[in-house]
Amino acid sequence: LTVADKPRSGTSLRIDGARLLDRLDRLAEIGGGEDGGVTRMGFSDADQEARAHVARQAAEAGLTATVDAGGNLLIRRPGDHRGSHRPPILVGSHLDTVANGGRLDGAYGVIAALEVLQTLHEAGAETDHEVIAISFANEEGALFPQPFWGSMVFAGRLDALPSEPEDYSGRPLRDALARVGGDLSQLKTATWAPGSLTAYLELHVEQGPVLERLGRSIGVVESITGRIHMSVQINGKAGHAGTTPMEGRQDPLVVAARLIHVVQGLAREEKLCRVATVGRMEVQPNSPNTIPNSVRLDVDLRDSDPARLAAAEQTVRGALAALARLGNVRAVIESTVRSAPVQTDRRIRDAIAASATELGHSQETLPSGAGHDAQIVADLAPVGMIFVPSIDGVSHVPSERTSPEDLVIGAEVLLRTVLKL
Ligand code: HGY
Ligand code: MN
Ligand code: MN
Ligand code: MN
Repeated sequence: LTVADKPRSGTSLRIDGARLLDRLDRLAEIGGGEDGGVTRMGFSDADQEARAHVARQAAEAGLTATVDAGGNLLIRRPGDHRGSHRPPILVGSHLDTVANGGRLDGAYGVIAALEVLQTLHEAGAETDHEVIAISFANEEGALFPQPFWGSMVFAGRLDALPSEPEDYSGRPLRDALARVGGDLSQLKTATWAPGSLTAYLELHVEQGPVLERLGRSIGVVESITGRIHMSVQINGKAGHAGTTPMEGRQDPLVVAARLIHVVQGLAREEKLCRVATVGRMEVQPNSPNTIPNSVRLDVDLRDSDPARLAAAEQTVRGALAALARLGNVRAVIESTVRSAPVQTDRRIRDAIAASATELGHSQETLPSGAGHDAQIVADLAPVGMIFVPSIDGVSHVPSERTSPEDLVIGAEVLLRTVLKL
């Protein structure tokens, strides 16, 4: 392989900021709504379209895009551009979104990773490690209630995943996965062993107010929150709202309401965990003059301390059982996804901070209250995360935004950090 220009330190390399911003705009049209929100739930048609769109951009750039059995999209440079045979550096995030979410959550990290790879490729740069870009499948779990699906497969946590996952309406993941090029029977082939990566780097919007308030351009993430997601099914007995006596009703919605109150109180009054939320509920038959027979709801608990998180989970389980007895309904926790809190790698944090400084950007070290694929990949490799400011600190809503300048700065810091590791 002939390398025309060998910018081994990479100091001369700059990403194409205009191309990055244009790609983000175009991606936001896929699943885009009139209010500026984006709905690209994992394994939906829009998600599939976005994946194909990004794979096409990679191919047009002369890169190679493949899909592993878990549905993760991997982008690589053809040929061997490594100066050594140390394990690869993985860079990425996710393309799927929550229902009516923002245009940057996840998408930014994937498009920036593509830009990093394309920049290296166009410069013919030789790097110490192979650099691989990745979009992890179904990070949010908006349609299939297995958040971090792709990174859990990647990290080999197959035991923690249901064997035949279904979406909220009972459609099998097996089919949805096959449609994007994955294979539920071959998940093992998509797993990476501990030590097989030098590092995983994820660039993301902060989704909170810290960087904006402090007036910093770059966030060096020091830790990622722990999280427990529980999908709860409560079954009672439907009946006529006007004729069924109050005595003896088996109303699952009343039990759900009490449970929601308990969940909020866990964090707000009892301070058992940092935050606790019920963000999704489905009521059947959802009719104004019928007592419901079925409620499905999702509990999201977060804390940086695994012991507190475990205690909060036990409290929810206990409360659900007690409330179900009281309300004479059946309640089951259909699935629980636990993601442990993690610390990012100190060497990577230092590399991010040095990169930001060298490029002349202000920075702040901060924790992440949102979950990220990085905390799953941390099982097998040192991980690092770079944040850029979120305007008004909001995310998972259509108004999620970051200034174009900060978006470009983040990608440049990402590139420099990759070259430094
Ligand atoms: O829910 C989260 O923290 C993330 O956006 N997946
Ligand atoms: Mn998100
Ligand atoms: Mn995200
Ligand atoms: Mn009637």
